Amino acid sequence: MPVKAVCVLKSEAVNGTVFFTQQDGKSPVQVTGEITGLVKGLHGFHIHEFGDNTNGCISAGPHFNPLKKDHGGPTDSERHVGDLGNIEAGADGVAKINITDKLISLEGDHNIIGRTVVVHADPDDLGKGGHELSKTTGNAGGRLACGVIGLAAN
Ligand SMILES: [Cu+2]
Ligand SMILES: [Zn+2]
Repeated sequence: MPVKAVCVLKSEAVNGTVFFTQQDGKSPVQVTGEITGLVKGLHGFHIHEFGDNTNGCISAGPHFNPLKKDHGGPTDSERHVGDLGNIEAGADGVAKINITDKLISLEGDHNIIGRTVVVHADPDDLGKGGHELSKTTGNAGGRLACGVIGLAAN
């Protein structure tokens, strides 16, 4: 049985829904959905460690990083489990998401259910920007919107 999870992101300007599907615990996870209200261009897109929004998106903590690695891009071996790279908004402010990722999971040690999806104001430099924050956050700027990932109803 595939496992399905969902995340609803809400803020004043930026909103969306992200769906996660995994055929079994060892399969890649398909990430799909749409986020609206963004400025045109790239926006960092990550799974953060905690499913805690008590103080807004800040309470979600750092990038989900059970392997204690440096920040990177989704195709890098040196990356946080939560590093899903960037999403890209068009001139209409809409980013369509279609990502397949081999590191996140919906069960086991890399389980992202109960953690938080964050969309950032700026592009994620994928660890390569040479900024002091490149190796921790990709220098992706503020947290525009976030939501906790939960099990989907179907
Ligand atoms: Cu982030
Ligand atoms: Zn990271």
